Amino acid sequence: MTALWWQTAVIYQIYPRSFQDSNGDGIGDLQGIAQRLDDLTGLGVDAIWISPISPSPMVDFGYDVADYCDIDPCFGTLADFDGLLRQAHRRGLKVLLDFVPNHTSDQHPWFVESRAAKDNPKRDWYIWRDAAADGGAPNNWISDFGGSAWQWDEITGQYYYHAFLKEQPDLNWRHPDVQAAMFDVMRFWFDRGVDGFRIDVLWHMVKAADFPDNPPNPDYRPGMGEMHRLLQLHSTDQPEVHGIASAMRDIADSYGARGLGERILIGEIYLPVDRLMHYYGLKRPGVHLPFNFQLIDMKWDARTLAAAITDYEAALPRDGWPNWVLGNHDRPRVATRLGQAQARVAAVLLLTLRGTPTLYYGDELGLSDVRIEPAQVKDPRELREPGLGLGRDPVRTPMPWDGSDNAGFSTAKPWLPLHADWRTRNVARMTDDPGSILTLYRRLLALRHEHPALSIGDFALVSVEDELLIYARRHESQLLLVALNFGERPHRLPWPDWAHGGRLLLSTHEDTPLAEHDALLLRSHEAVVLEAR
Ligand code: TEU
Ligand code: CA
Repeated sequence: MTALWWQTAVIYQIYPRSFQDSNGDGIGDLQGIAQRLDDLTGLGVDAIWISPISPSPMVDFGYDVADYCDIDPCFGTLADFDGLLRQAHRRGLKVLLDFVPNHTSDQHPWFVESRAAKDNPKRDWYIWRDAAADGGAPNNWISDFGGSAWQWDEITGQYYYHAFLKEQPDLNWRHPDVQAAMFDVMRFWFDRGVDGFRIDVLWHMVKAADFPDNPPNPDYRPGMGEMHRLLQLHSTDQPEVHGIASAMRDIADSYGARGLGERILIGEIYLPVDRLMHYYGLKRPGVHLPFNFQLIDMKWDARTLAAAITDYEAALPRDGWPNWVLGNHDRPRVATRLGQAQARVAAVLLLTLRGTPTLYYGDELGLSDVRIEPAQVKDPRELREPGLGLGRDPVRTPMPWDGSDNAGFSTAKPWLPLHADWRTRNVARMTDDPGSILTLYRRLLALRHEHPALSIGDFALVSVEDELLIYARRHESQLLLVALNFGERPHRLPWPDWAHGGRLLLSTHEDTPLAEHDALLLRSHEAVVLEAR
């Protein structure tokens, strides 16, 4: 098999407000990212995905788009973007943008028109419904951020639907003009040279045509967040979404077909694995990579992980390429979920599984969630349902680059506070420390590029015990063994026959493992990669 660029690539997610500020306003921006491109190639990633950068009132920090074909002034200009793209491409770095097709900002001119009058030509670009007989919302659907998903609008006396904030009205993707307009947006950025899109809430895009009530969630407990009170049976994952994904895929593929480089689509989808697989495409190809978030949600033990990995591998459709994710801008950070020692083991897992890994900025430093004082909270989700631990500011804090003022992120006070130990936990300090998690990430990324077995090789489970997971990766004559200790206790690991006398390529601990003549000693929270001779 000849691998395509996105199959061997490691993707790095940048939350642009928090990566690098270039103009001293405390908010990261495009010129800032451009200044850090050498850091990214030095780390060893192949592609960056930048969370939304289009003009936005920033009620949901860019996931409320007011103009799909421009750049928000706080991030820069289209010229800055073109410059960033050019400089990234010169270094062989691909650039993926965040595409938010499910909803716009309520300030988008389309919605301003739509809400103006019932007979406005853009009326049906959004989802408008009369009140129920009792004057209440048309059905029981709940917004992801809590409360009814329906907002009463005085101007025309109807409700509109918003799966997220009321400032994020959902587009009506059943309308052909909406499809055409949004497909044009994709072409606008593809024509500029972007290498792909991460598609926001792809599984939300189509809703059941007759809007039936959603059933209650039998597993709901107070404190989970109100959205979990109901199952999103009718409001998400409708069959028609696959036709739309395929149409998007056709657009992406048309660039590759013209010799303009293969462009890719990644779908953000929170669904069980069997449903997730449909997004690879049913009758026609869907997205290249439906995000696989299992490592974020899973119980962290060897057996659970082994089962999840093998089940996922087995569920993949023919030609379906796997992918793995440890964190993103919506979920608690891996170091907080698992602790510093396991965050290192998790890094080895992420970067030795078959498929395309996505790293979340700062996880390579072992950043933890930062406690945000109530008065400083920015995330609308926390403001809507405070105190449930759903707030996302803690995982969106500024990238610490060095020990200078504001960690080299900005010359001004950053928009969110830095983590407390930034003077030691920063890129400059950790680059010089051979024992740092950053050094581990660098070495893992280099190893992955040197050994195709790690990215595109076959995967085979070798053994699993309570705390130990061992698997093999093979490509042509290259055979690697990965062994991970998820526990505190050391384990004695007998060499499998074929790995006898294997060479240690990497350990989370030190370069010299505690090898005996017929076994390897895996220390507390240690993971290793070996090459069979
Ligand atoms: O997130 C969608 C989304 O579904 C998450 O809110 C998810 O429900 C949650 O993380 C699961 O715990 C996307 C973006 O990533 C998020 O930042 C936006 O706020 C949201 O869409 C609306 O655009
Ligand atoms: Ca700035």
